[in-house]
Amino acid sequence: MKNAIALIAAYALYSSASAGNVQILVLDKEGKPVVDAVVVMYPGTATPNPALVPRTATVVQEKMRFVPEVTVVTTGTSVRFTNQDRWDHHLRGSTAGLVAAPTTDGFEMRLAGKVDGKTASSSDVTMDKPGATFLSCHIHGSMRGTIFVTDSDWTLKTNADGLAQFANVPSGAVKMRVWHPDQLLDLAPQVLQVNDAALNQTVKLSVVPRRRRI
Ligand SMILES: [Cu+2]
Repeated sequence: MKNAIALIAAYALYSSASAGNVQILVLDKEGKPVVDAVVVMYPGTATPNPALVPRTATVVQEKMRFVPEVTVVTTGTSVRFTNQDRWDHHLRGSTAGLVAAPTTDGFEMRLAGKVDGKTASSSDVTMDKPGATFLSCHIHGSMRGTIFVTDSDWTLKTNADGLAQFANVPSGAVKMRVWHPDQLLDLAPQVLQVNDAALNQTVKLSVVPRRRRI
């Protein structure tokens, strides 16, 4: 019995020493917190963490906006697009960015406007390649959204305070990258040394994100 307790205590010690909490603060060029920046961690030991990135996602078109504006999914996730507006939207998803290029990649769909008492129109798209897909609407040029397909379970969006908080990141060297749709020049990845002490890191974008429509 004594041995068992000692073993449990040793295991608890080992567990707490093998992971750490990591907080990333993302600021814009002027030092203001950035919401909806995507922070991706790559722990050296590939530890699944499906709790962070849901395996299903819905992007709603509502009041001429994509909600959420930034959606994070893992490779292979089917994303549902649903039009809650009373008018049609003609969505385009492109990995090529928002320049007017011929549509050779991505997807297009027209979703009819919602009629009272009827189910909203929707369509599913499987996101099969890691990277960013930019969402726009042929009919409404102001609509902008992004789907970020991540290749790591350890991915979070920053909150309104610009923070992405990861609990129990496996110790060791952890590659970390920050992505934002307005950051056209990708930021260089960093390597963090994670241990059982809390780690706070600040990352600065080289741009000031455009203002959102409220
Ligand atoms: Cu539209």
